[in-house]
Amino acid sequence: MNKNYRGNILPDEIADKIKSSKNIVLTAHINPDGDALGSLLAFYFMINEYCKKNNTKKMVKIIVDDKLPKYMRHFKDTELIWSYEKFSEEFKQNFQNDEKLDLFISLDCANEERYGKSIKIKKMSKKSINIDHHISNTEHADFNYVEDICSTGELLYQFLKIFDIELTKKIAEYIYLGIINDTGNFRHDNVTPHTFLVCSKLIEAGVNNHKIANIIFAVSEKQVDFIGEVYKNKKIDEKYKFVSYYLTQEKMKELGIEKDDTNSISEMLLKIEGMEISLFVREQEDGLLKGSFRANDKYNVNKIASIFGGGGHIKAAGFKTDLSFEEILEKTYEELKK
Ligand SMILES: [Mn+2]
Repeated sequence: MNKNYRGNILPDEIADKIKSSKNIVLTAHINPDGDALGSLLAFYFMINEYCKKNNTKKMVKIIVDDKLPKYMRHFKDTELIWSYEKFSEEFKQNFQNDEKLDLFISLDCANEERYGKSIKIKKMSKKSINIDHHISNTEHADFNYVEDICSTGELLYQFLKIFDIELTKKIAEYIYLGIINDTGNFRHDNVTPHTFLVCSKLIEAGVNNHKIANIIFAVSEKQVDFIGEVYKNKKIDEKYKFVSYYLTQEKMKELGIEKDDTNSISEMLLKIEGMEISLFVREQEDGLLKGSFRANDKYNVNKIASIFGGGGHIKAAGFKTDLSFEEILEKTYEELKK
């Protein structure tokens, strides 16, 4: 038994529940990243392979209640990912009033708030399963499997054996997408011997690591301008080795950037030599502020983000709040001083 695991269900029991379900919805968190989307597609094709091999049919739908990152246009299977609206239309047409879905599975999703409208699908389902790798996971489903591992993608790898299916190139590509997204292309300290073991199998199955990394880490010209702005106007606190940047809606309009262009800014800030902790805060259209912390060895940002009702991992965590940027800084400093 893996010591990094918590929950109330084991992978082979998850597979049994999938095998006995006729219709299944897979979802992941809003503001979906490469791990959320890669995991959804990898798991979808695993279930697909299982059905093919065992000559059985299931209805499996992938629902994400948010816009997808632009780079996903490079993966043609992205058309399999439906909006909540498209799904509920289809559901109304094919299901009776009180009829329920057999199984709802969320991947890479730490808490219920991160489902977006997909939370309604959970309520329309007989059973729910939560498969995730965030240490802040609230065990929000009927059945929970949370493993402290670099990515949900890496976590899903074990299901190949459980379903007794081949690792196809497609499945390998999507697991790889999840892994490089969440390890920052193997830079973060969540990389383990197992990560490389899995990746060696993925490359063996035909993954072009160069191509996938170029797709998800490419930066647009506008992003480059924005990165210049961030590096120029970041605030550094030498005492705590704390670097921060606050992005307002006004500035976003001025630079002509979208939220998609602001990914991994906190990671970028932490690259500044000597920094121990970084914070990137972005004002959303609804006025709420979205924050993202990264840290090296000194601080636990999962704990700091939890003050604002967020969480994630020890070295990478996020939150959403109605506090002002000044109030966020104030509360952060209270933690840094401890
Ligand atoms: Mn993840």
